[in-house]
Amino acid sequence: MRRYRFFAALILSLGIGAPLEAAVHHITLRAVKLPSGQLAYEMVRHQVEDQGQVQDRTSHYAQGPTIPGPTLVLTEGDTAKVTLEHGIEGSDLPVSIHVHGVHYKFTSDGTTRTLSETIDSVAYPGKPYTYEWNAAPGTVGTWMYHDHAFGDPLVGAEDQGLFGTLIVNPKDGKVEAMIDGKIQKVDLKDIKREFILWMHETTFWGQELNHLVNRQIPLWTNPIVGARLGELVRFHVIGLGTAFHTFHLHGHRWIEPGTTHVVDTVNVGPISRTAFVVKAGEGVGPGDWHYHCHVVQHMQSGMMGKFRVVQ
Ligand SMILES: [Cu+2]
Repeated sequence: MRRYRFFAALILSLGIGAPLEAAVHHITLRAVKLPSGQLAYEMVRHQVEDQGQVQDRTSHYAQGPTIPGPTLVLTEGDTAKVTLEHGIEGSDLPVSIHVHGVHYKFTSDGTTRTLSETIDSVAYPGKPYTYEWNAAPGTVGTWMYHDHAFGDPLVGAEDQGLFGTLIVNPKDGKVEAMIDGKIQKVDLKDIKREFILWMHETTFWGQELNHLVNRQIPLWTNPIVGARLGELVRFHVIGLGTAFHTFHLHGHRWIEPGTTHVVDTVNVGPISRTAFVVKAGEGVGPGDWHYHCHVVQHMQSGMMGKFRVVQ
């Protein structure tokens, strides 16, 4: 009996036996070359093991490669086993996934021996590589994943299209937002559309997560995003490349996460990001509300799109 207690205590102290409610995601992505010569990730398979049930989410993703790559959504506490396949035709150079924000062991760093000076955590043609991520408490947020191996030098080809978004949602399913002039908790279940906008040099690259139809919709460059008047929508705005941007959305305002600071323009540098919720057209009504980078040179180069709010 005493021995049993000893082992039970040991198991608990080692954290073996994850809490039942934490899901394990089995994800396979492939890195490929587009006809344009750009590179992109595509979803091969996503299965979620949750409380003894296995759910297949592969059909929630766009078919084929997209820029940005598939958006991976985890809940705080979840684990993801992400396998990357090398499908870049005509190249034997390694390709990888390096993730931000969540916890992972050094073997899941997504770098080559050249960079890490110890091990390769990269995929080669015919030799996939599996990463393990833990969306531990304290990792809630919008993050990026990107290649950190391809190209010459072997540091990564994120600027050629090998990047995507990882969202870790809070376990209680609530985020703070300013709605109807008051800061309040919003239930993520009440948000039916999320817009992901990456700011790369003088272009926005977009994707919609449409929870009404459970689909990720690629929007490609400088898109029109749309919502019905009064709908709650969440924007995720992320920087990439070498330029610093100021994201501005006409007619709307929101709070900087974790503060009571109301803004309608935010600074976005390379790999910095912001996520916020607005009520579409709140106080201003329907319209083709512009969003754009407010760095005038970027704006004049066409770095803009529309947030179409319809009745
Ligand atoms: Cu800009």
